Amino acid sequence: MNKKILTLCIIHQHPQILLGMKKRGHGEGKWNGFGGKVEEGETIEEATRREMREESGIEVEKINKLGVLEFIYQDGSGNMEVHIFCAKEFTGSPIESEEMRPKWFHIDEIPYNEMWPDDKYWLPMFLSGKKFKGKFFFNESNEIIDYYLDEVI
Ligand code: 6OG
Repeated sequence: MNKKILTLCIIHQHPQILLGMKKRGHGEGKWNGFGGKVEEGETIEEATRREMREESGIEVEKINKLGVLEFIYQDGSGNMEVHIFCAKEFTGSPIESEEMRPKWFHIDEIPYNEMWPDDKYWLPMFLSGKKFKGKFFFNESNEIIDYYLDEVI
């Protein structure tokens, strides 16, 4: 099966980050950044801005790619390549959409227990502005069975 290309964008206004509670679909019930599938004819950066607008109502102009992660599922289905961006500035105010309920979190109070299990590995690198790449292997219960994660210099 072809792997899907997705975006994920987190607003970082130190000491806070903006996350959204996913209300439906893949990852429902989890806090995450904003993002989704890159559509045909669209660049990854364009998709990042569009998903941010659609899911949170805010506009981001300057975005900085910090990471690329692959999520590999044991049964080979639904493998993903997720491009992770940081934005420091935005215009508009975050509003709840059909997909996401936005909320600011202090970086000392990130709700890792209600997030994808990979986040606790890479989000600290993200928060310190480090670039990274990695692969996470999941079983059918969405548990990590193996991973690697490297800083990109
Ligand atoms: P839609 O399929 O709703 O976009 N995503 C993940 N994010 C993290 N942190 N960990 C994962 O571990 C993830 N799997 C998917 C990518 C899904 C959104 O969720 C992200 C997209 O931003 C497995 O269009």
